[in-house]
Amino acid sequence: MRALGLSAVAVAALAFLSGCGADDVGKVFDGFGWPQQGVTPQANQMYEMWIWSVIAALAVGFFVWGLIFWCVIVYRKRAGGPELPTQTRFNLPIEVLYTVLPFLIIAVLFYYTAVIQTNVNKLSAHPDVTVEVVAFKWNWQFNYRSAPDTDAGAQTVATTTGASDYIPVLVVPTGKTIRFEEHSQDVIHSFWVPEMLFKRDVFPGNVRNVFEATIVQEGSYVGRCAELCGQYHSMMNFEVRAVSPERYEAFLAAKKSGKSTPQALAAIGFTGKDMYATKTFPFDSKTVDQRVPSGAGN
Ligand SMILES: [Cu+2]
Repeated sequence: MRALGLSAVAVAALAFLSGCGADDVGKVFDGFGWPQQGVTPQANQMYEMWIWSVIAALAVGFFVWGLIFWCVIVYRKRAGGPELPTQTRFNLPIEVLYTVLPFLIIAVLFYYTAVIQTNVNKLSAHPDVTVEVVAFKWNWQFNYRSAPDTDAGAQTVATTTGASDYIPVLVVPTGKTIRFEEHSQDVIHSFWVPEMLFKRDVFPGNVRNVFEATIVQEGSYVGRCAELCGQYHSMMNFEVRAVSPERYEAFLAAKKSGKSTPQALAAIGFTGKDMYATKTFPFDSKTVDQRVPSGAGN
């Protein structure tokens, strides 16, 4: 009877859970700690996997906790309490069950991990946009490339470089495949855009890390260095600005015609403060850098 009741609860829970998507569950429980503001399909896949993994872990958890507390309460020492059940060994069905069941659980987790990880790392033969990410102490340069590295004759067609008083803005189109080709000029940095739920180390030398993403939502997203790279690591920020493909083409044309990034942003309708990064700001070197004697840091 008890096993029957338990399986009835399991079936009811399953029906309830499949009735609502990972999104609904995630909203109720605040993503179980996972950031929910992902702007790429890859981010959403990772998010869903996280939600279902936590649900699976909680299901196992509640089952085990239930058994523990049931034993603790029913068989606690008390006058007139039930006898301890006969202790048996070699219960084959149970042993098979607790061997097969965990294996099934990890097999399912492994399957989805492998599928989603492969998808996140997938490179296309012909990405729509290729950007070379150049990291250096302590800023970023973004080179718009005519083609990926793998194509002969790939060249830089436009560039945006950060400086101590300028946060580099990387303009990209929405709904297009963007390839990021990473290179560092000094130490190891890490390209991280929290809203993409993704970061990848940027290596010096001839290791070129490459990844692709598609940003589906227009907006400005802060980017950061996520690898401790020296004194001003925490100020090594940039901004990704996702705009419609038409505006992106107009931006790139303006850059190719020799305009600066703020001027090119103005050319596609970003005026005033929006010509510059809006999600992060250059730091004030005069207040932060204590090495500069007063009056010498102008
Ligand atoms: Cu860095």
